[in-house]
Amino acid sequence: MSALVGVIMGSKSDWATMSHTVDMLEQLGIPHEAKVVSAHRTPDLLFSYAETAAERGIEVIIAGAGGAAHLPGMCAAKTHLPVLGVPVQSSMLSGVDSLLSIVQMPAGIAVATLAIGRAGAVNAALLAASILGNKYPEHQQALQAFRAKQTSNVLDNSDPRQA
Ligand code: RP5
Repeated sequence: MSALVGVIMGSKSDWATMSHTVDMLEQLGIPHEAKVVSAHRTPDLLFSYAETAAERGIEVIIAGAGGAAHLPGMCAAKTHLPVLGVPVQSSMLSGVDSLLSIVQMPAGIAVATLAIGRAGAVNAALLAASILGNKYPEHQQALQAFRAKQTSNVLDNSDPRQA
């Protein structure tokens, strides 16, 4: 099946974070693709990626970037698809720069901003599953199964003194 989720990131150095998104999409069985697309190093590629994503069958884009992280916002400006932004934890400012760059979109173009780092990367995949679940029952069921397992893991191991 062709990819429903496009995972893009500004640099290969973002893979340590964005691999958590891909891992969760794989766990949920959601078809996806992953690619390095830089807003400032490959701006033409970013434009063509965003402009052609919908016609290629992509329904959700997850964009991870760090520092002056303009990738999610620029991507959202060039597509009507939902764009989920993941702030990558930067070395200089611990990802606060990435977070503020992504979250503070001026009114008119929306980016759904997740948490900094691994939590945001994982949750971006879960949010994509929620969005796709409105249309694809199998993806909604996979998300519900993931959550049920997470709940039972806590309930079955609720003594904090035991590993
Ligand atoms: C951003 O610059 C990338 O998203 C990355 O987080 C950051 C640093 O990139 P590299 O210099 O490691 O390639 O565009």
